[in-house]
Amino acid sequence: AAPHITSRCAQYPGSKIKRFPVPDDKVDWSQDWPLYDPVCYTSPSVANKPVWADPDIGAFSPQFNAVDGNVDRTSFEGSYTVENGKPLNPHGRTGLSCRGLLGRWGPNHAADPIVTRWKIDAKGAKINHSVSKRPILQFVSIKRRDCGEWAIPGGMVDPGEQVSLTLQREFSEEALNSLAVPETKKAEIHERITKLFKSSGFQVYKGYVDDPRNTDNAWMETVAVNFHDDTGDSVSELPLQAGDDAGQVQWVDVDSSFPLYANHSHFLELVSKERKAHW
Ligand code: RP5
Ligand code: MG
Ligand code: MG
Repeated sequence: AAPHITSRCAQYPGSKIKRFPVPDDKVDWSQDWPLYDPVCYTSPSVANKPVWADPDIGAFSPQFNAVDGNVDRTSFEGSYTVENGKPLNPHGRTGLSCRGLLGRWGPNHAADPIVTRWKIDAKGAKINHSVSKRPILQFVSIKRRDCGEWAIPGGMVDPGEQVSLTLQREFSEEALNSLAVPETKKAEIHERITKLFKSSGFQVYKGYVDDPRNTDNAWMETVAVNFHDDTGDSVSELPLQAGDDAGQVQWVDVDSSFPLYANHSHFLELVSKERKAHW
């Protein structure tokens, strides 16, 4: 696999912390590097002990590589190494140790709902791309509040939560603002979403996310699932409204040149291949 890139970004997000620069050939833990000296950083939002975060290692020794009570500490990448009580990032060095902005030591599990439809003209016919000659997909994209980048409206799997529910819940919260709509509207949103999310799910990706918040001891993993509204009369008809950690939301043409958060572009590439769409 190609070495992670975003996980080595010079400036750690939401802080003044600089990562220890890690060249490509030193990413792998198997490369001996005695001079490697990353800072240990834990964001105040994590150090303040919110319910979603683990305590500090020392007073706390969770069951790594296992389902630990309600918390899934297994990795999609296989068994990871635990050194001096701390799990090691399976994709190698990041230039920062401890947890940074992430709550869990080791894998932090998320789910990414990729909701798509075909781009159509005024008469309802599919629009083909002028170069690739293939039909263009559109997906529901949110602009993240934390960094301002466009992304899939994903979120963390709550302890004990089924991933299928996380996908539906995060999409509703971030793209339909379900947390703020009146009770009467909630039922309608719920009904449409449940229909789409039950029928046409296609699992696109399962594994490590090259997320800017990753550290040597904590990292993001996700399950990305595509829900395709082929006839455009399901979720396509719901009004999009940004909510929770989304600042904006809109249908965006799926195209390789559109920059997205972390490695989300890779997930969309897999969707367009599967649907024989323009990329
Ligand atoms: C990414 O962070 C995942 O792919 C997912 O989209 C997102 C989950 O984190 P939050 O949106 O809850 O910050 O790594
Ligand atoms: Mg969310
Ligand atoms: Mg989110």
